[in-house]
Amino acid sequence: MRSPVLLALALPALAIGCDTTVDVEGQLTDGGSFAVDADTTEVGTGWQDVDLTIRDAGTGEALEGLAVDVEPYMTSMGHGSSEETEVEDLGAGVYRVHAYYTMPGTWDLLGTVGDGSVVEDFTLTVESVEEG
Ligand SMILES: [Cu+2]
Repeated sequence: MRSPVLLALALPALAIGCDTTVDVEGQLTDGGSFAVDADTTEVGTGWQDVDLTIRDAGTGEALEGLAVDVEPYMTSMGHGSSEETEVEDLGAGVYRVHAYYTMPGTWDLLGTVGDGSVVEDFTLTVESVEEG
């Protein structure tokens, strides 16, 4: 008779070994090529940084050197930021979105990611809260 203890130990290892899909964190771009993961969903008002990690949606590999553009937009009120947003490539697939949130509330980060062959869109939502 097979030991139930050994079987219990063997099953999780088998499950990992047979799993061919990569579980990539973050939200897929509209074309499904990239996964975009933000380090926060809450920011203050004024100048704030949100770091995005962008990975290949198929392999999970973090991608450097992408063309990333982000515009904060307050969809509920129909306006954007009063200041120019900057996106800095920090390396290792991390892109810092330096943006000015003119008022508290829900902001959509309307983004594009390009790797030279495709350009795809994404939208992330952050909540801007009054500080202090
Ligand atoms: Cu507003």
